[in-house]
Amino acid sequence: MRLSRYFLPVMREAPAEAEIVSHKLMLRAGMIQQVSAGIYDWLPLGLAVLKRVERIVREEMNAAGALEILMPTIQPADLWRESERYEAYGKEMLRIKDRHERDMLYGPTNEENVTDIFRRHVRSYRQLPLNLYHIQWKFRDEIRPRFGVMRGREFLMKDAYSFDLDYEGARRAYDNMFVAYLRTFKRMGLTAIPMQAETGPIGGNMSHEFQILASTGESAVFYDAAFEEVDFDAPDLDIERLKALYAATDDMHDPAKCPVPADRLRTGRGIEVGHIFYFGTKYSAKMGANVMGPDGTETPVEMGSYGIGVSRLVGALIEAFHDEKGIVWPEAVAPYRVALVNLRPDDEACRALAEDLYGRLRAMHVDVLLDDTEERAGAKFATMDLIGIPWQVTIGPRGVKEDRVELKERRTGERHDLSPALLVERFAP
Ligand code: 5CA
Repeated sequence: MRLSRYFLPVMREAPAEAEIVSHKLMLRAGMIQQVSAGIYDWLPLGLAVLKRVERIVREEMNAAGALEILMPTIQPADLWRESERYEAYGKEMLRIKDRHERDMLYGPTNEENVTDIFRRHVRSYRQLPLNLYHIQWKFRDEIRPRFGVMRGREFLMKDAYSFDLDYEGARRAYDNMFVAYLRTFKRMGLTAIPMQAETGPIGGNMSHEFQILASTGESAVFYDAAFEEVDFDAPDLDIERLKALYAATDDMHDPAKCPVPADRLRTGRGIEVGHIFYFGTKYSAKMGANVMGPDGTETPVEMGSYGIGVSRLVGALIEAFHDEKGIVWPEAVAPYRVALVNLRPDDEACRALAEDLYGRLRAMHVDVLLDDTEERAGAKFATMDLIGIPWQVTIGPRGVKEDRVELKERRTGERHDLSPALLVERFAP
């Protein structure tokens, strides 16, 4: 992409309503803009990151054996009357009437919808286990939408739903998602601590929240220092041990009953990026989603649901990865991997080298942003630091004469000179 042709409305100052660093930086970097409270436009740079996050989530869900579907945003109220959640959900649900005066709603989640899919098509335990997921916009009319995309009213969620014949099966499905979540967050460079959680309006009796540690997190968290030594990447990761380690958010934490000695109890604040639930037959029993077991008896199917806040993750990633100059994207989610900064587009030799490198990197399928604008050098560097592209390459008249460009790593600020040929090699697949 050429910056001269891009749509990147950067701002030097963040609007006053932005309270936390990720919200400020997303606005300043031209990633999003507010349309209404908790409702945002995603501009090209923001959407590029959202798509990266979505892709990692999708790949890890697929690798875990879940099957992607797509359920609608608008659902009929009648489905929710079957589960008795239509009234219970309260003001957070956006209720709509269609032209025939039928009650509809903008889905805050999809347990009912997916249970309906299941009951129409699955009859026998032989079709199990089954896990269906989608990545779809949700609407929750939050009392206090805030912190930009972190607590929006409209937000993108990945929600998966597992179906099993019995508790043992459901438990395996839960553990399978538990591990897939640790992997998903790790791939984005994040360490998410699984914590015992309240089940709230989703219901059920086993639930974990995945919390990223950040000082601006919405909930206070308490956890065993042993988490600091866990290798979440280990192939033989012991989930039972992990689940047994103490970690809880403030609504579950009881200092009087906390089993962790004071010197090993860590406290902090967390951002909830994922939440998983086992709720057994809560929906299937009410909605008649039954399966035939090997002995010929019919029972309501055992279910769980597994959410990841895809749009929230974009904000959470910035909370975890930024410095005083701007965003510092981990490579896995960066909107572009390399930025080529041509300091003198009016100089023929600089222009020719920048174009040559741009063409060669693109030919290797490296995502590259070429700054071919006439801005001052200082403004160019400030923009690149703000938008956080991991590798910045500076092309200027002096370097060109000596067959050198400068490569800077955004994260460390380390720079070194190298020849254009070596640069291309450095990013070769
Ligand atoms: N049906 C279940 C799991 S599929 C469910 O809805 N779970 S949830 O309510 O915990 O939401 C799942 C994830 O969505 C949360 O962990 C959080 O990361 C994200 N999320 C929830 N509410 C919002 C919101 N208002 N803005 C942004 N992300 C949100």
